[in-house]
Formats: sequence, structure tokens, C-alpha cells
Amino acid sequence: MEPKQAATPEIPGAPAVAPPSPTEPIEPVDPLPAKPDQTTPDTRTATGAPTGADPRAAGQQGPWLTTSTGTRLRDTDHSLKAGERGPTLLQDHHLREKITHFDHERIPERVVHARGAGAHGYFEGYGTAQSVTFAGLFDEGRRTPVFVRFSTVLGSRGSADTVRDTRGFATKFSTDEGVWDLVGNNIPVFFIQDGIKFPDVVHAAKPHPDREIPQAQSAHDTFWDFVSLHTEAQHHTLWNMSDRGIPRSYRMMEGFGVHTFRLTNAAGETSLVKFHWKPRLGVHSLTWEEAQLIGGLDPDFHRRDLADAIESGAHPEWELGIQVFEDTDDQMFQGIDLLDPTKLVPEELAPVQPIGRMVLDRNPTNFFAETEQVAFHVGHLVPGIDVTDDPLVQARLFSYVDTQLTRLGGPNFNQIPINRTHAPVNDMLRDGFHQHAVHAGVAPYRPNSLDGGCPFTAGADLSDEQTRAFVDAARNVAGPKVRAQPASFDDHFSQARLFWESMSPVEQEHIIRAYSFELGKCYEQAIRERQLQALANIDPRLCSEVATALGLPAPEPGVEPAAVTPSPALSQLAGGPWPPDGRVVGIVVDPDGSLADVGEVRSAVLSAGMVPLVIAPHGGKVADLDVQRTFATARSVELDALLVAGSPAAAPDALPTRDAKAGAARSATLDPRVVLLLEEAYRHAKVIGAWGEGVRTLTVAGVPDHAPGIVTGSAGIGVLDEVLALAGMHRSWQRFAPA
Ligand code: HDD
Repeated sequence: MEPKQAATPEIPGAPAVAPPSPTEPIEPVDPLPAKPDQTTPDTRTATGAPTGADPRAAGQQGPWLTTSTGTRLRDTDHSLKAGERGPTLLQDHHLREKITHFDHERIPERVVHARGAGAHGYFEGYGTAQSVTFAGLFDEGRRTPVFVRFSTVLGSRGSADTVRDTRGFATKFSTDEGVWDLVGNNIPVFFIQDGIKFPDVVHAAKPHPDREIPQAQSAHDTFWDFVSLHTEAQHHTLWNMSDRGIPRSYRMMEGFGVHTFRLTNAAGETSLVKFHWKPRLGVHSLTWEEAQLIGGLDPDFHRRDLADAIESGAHPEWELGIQVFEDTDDQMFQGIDLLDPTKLVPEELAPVQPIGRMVLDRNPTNFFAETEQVAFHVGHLVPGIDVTDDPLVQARLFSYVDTQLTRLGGPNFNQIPINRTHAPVNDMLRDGFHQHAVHAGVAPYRPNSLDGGCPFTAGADLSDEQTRAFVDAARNVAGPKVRAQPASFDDHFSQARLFWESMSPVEQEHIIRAYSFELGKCYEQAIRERQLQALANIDPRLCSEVATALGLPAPEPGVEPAAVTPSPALSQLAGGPWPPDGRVVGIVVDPDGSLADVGEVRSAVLSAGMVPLVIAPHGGKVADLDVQRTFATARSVELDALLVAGSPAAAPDALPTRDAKAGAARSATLDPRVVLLLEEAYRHAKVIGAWGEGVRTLTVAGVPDHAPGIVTGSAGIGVLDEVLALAGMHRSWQRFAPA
């Protein structure tokens, strides 16, 4: 009989694939059955549950305390000793197992992005991406499970959430065709153009190696030494100095794939794209003072915010969109090099086209098992999505697998539950530390005839989702082997200027203050001066304002500031009002005053999808209201808006106020901690509402009742309605002093 030939894949531009040897079997069959003397262990989870049981329930089986091998135990509080007062015996295998396991509970933290928080959810395609990609996950209405991990970059696992830093935004899509990881950030550009410099930028940004300080921040000499010498980092650094570096919430951040990716459609045509996540709640930030205070008051602020929002049903949501570019030979778009990861493409030039949405609706059950062990990799791609020759992503393709080998202890990290694909796996990878699969058959190689030729390479019909394979989009590549970069990578300032010019005055003012703070923390004069030179090249006013704050002369620009057209989409103040979901509203009450309306207002806040926190002098209950915060535990930075329903008098142990004279007058009638709440909420331009006795509280605390964002009235619900309308803009921006 004539042997059958496997179909040769027809990939446009790709070299012909050699047909298999005529003697190689090509009909799919199962691997050879086990021999009569071979039995596979029962398929059970790591803790003894039959597979198929809910893996989340499999962590603990049965009611009894056992050893790790399931032997029931009678005592776990006393080690086995030679007499009650005698030494412990080496024989105590339970003691040794318990302590040994504990000794090895920690794994190395991620070298960057060590501090993070994760959540499960789903991605739903709109069916609008078909003209550019055949990847099935974008099909209309198709839901794909996702796991997202948000992170800071620089800090250790235990560092504070609200530091000034880039945020990681990594999404694992468990598609029917394999895992796709979109490992992005909340900033669309990167510090370096070539991945070979990643160790340099990270070493510069991490704490100084001699004293291991400062933790989780860029306000130190080595960071500014590097970015001022290495001016391609200036654009990303400017984003970090903007309010993007201190997000209000992970739920209120944009995400970016940063690199340009290459998509292939069912006709085999390719396009270049940039991925954008757009949060439904808008993009919002903390003020720098809030970020610093929260770092001490609640270092877990972002982690808590994400988990609380999901638990309360305020499920965070993003729309995924793409900017699409023609896949030209030069891979340029209107003078912007699409392979340069320090450049963005303004949305006004290439609109972001929505292709699906993502909802995060489930918190992890176990932080270590899921958020810590999740392993992202930019090379986890699915048919229809490919990378480009961007030299940054090329290096990343190596780094992510490599780092997991150490971090997760071997090459089988994709078998850890959180990393397991939802697609069938037949990979010919074998053995290694922590191998969980019991592979049958004798021929984990190709070609073979002993396992019936299995596994087979997949088909080339791009429209057949059941058989199609991942396609390396074919491109012509030619050139001398050099360590070099194109001249188009040499412009380091024009896009930084574009970003600066696109900011509103209040955002520009925040940027000036951020540079003034960070450079003010540097010790080396030469570094400050060099960074001022870089700022002069971005914008002379930015430079001179920061120079004034540092007490240094402002240098002349070394390059002619580029003429740029601002991109309004880059400002966080563009758009709105935004939905208030999951925002936190404090309600100050006076147990001895009128509590009329408070219950009704609290319910209305809840109905609006927000979180009401009743704040009172003491815990427990005030009338029939549960108290969530006392004056000792409440701080305005936790709140998005503040309502004042009463005028609580000073308690005997109230804290002294800053201004002794004014303080004495106020504290006679008002608790100074309420004054502090109001002062801070006012300074941070939060919406404040008051009714009844609360109006007097504002007056006594010195809050101007006609200022923008201050709402007063006689009835709580009327005040609340106005407060909610204003809170949709995040802050009362007019209250910040104009620049
Ligand atoms: Fe990276 C982690 C994002 C450049 C090497 N990176 C990591 C994470 C995110 C990013 C979000 C955390 C993933 C998680 O939550 O587990 N990285 C980026 C972006 C980059 C980028 C958006 C540029 C566009 N990264 C980059 C380069 C290299 C790395 C150029 C190395 C050549 N990144 C790593 C890493 C990490 C990592 C060392 C640490 C932990 C991990 O991978 O799993 O391999």
C-alpha cells in the first residue's frame, strides 16, 4: 500500500516544509498501550484527591491531621523526647518533616515585579479582530479564562504598593489553542531599546548594593545616574514622574503591550499592532502626598482595593483595543519606528479599536499557589499572534523562561496548576524536577514509528481551529551581523516632549514636583546637573522650574526642542465622568448629635456601587449603624469622598492639632482628628459633602464651604446626589492651585 503523505503547510513566503519520510507513520494513533507488567499510579492530585475534583478543594482532604503522605497524627505540639525534660530524638520523623517543609516554604522572589496582586476573570471577544487575526479568542462572544497579575517593578515582595514606579499588567489567557501571555505595563514605553541593557537599568534602579537602600523607589543616585547618562530612558522616566507612577487603583490603570506585535489573519496576511487595555473606570491617580501617607498607613492599599472590589461585586473591567499598522518593510508609521519600544503612537494618529473586554470576577484562593507561582512568558503565543524584531522583546523571549527555572525550581513550571494550559498537551518534553505527568509510550521523539508516529505536527489550514498550528509569520531578514541599532532609535527627546506638552497644567505641576522631589533626594551634584540638561532638552520650562526647586541654574537645551502636536488622549483628565464603582466614601457621624439621614445616605452609597465607611469616635455601633472606622483608624487617604453628618466634639484623649492657638479653639468644639480628615481631604481635592450639624463642622475646621467640590445642604440625600456627580471626575481639579 502507498504510504500517505502529511499535507505540506502552505505558509505565504515560508520555505517549503520537507515531507516526512515515506516510512514514517502519519495516521494519528494513541501511544503504545502499557505492557501487562506496567501500571500507572492512580491519577490523584498532590493531596490525594482523585483528579476531576475541584482543585481548589484539593488542598485539604478529610478532617484529620496527617503527614504529607496521609498518615493520621495524634500530636503535633510535642516533639518526641527522651523523657519529658529530655532531648529530642532524631527519630522524630514528624518533627523533621514539619520543620524541613517550613524551612523551604519560601522561593526566590521575582528579580523585578516581586510585589504583586492577582485575580481571575474572563476575556470576551467582540469578533472585531478577524480582519487582522484568526486567533480564536477574539471570536464574537467567546469567553476565555484569564489570570491577571498587577505589580510594582522595583520593590521587594513586602514593599509598599503606592510607591512611585511603573506597574506591571500581565495577563494569562488560557485559550482553546494554548496559553497567550500579554506581559505589559501601565506605561506604553520602556526605559531601554535593547534587552541586553535590562540588567543595567534594573541594577541602577534597585537599592544601592552596599546598604540595600532605598527600598522600592527611584529617588536615589544610581537610578538618576543611569537615566541621565542613558537618555533613551527619559521618555519612560517622564511617565514615571507623572501621575501614572502613582495609580489610585490597579482597577484604574491603562495597560499596554508596549512592543509592536504581528498578527496574521485567515488569508495569511499580516498586520502590525499595539495592544491597549482601557479601564472602564478611567485612569486615575493618587496625589504624591497620599501615596506617601498610604505607604505607611496601608502598604497593601492596591492589593486590598483589588480584592475588596472583587469581593463586593464591583468587578474591574477593561476593554482590549489595538492600534493597527500596515506591515511594511520599514515597519515605520508616520515617522515613528514601530520597533522602538521607547516610542508610542498617539491615538489621534492611529485610533485604538476595541476587540474585546476583560472582567476580573474572582479572587485567588491561595496567594502563593496562584499569584506567586504564576509564570508569565512573552513567548507564550497562540496561532495568529506573533512577536516582531523589536530588540527588547527579542531578549525577553529568552529571559522569562530562564528566570522561572530558578524561581520555580525546574523546567516543569507549566504543570503548576495556575500555569496549566486548558488545551491538550503532547510536547515530548520529559522528566526534570517536579515532573507531575506520567507519560506513557516509549518514543518521546520525532520521527518515530514505535508510538505510531505520534505526536504529529499540526495542519496549515488557518481556518480550521481544531488542527491549525502556531505560525511564525515569515519575513525576509538580511543584513550584516552587527552590534548596532538603526538611526531612527537616536531621537530620545521628541516623544518625551510630546508627553509633556499633552499634559494639563495641573498634571505638569505634579511632574515638576515629582522631579524636584526625586532629584532633591540625590546626593551627587553632577547627577542633578546632568538630569537638568536632559530636562532642558525635553522642555525649558520644565527644566527651569525643577532647577529653581533644586537651587541650581537651568542649563540651555542641548538639542532644539522638537515641534510636537500634543496628544490629548495622554492626559488623565481627558474624558469623564467615570463610573464610581468600588470607590470609598467616608461618613463622619456624631453619636451625640443628629443621625437623621445617615442610614438612608449609607444605603444610597451602597446602591451606587460604592463602599460607605461610617466613621465615629468609637467602634461598635452608633444607633443602629455599624461603625467601620474610628477616629483612631480613619485617615482621609483611604477615601475618595467624605461626607460629614455631625459635629463630634473633642474627646479627652484627642490628638493635639498643629496650630496650637487655632487648634485649642477648634478642639473645644470639634475632634481634631476630624479636622485632620477634612484638611487632608480638602488639600487632596476630594469631594466633601455636609448637611445639618456637618455644615458647622466644615466651618469650624476652616473648610471654605463655597470652594469647588464642597457640597452643603439641609438633606443628606440631596447632598449625596451632588457629591456622586462630582466624584465621577475623581477630584475637584479646580481646587489645585494653578501652575
Ligand atoms: Fe519583564 C517580569 C513587564 C522588559 C525580564 N516583566 C515582568 C513582569 C511584567 C513585566 C509585568 C511581571 C510578570 C508577573 O507578574 O509575573 N518587562 C515587562 C515589560 C517590558 C519588560 C512591559 C518591556 C516592554 N523584562 C523586560 C526585559 C527583560 C525582562 C527587557 C529581560 C531581558 N521581566 C523579566 C524577568 C521577569 C519579568 C526577569 C521577572 C519575573 C519574571 O520575569 O517572571 O524575566
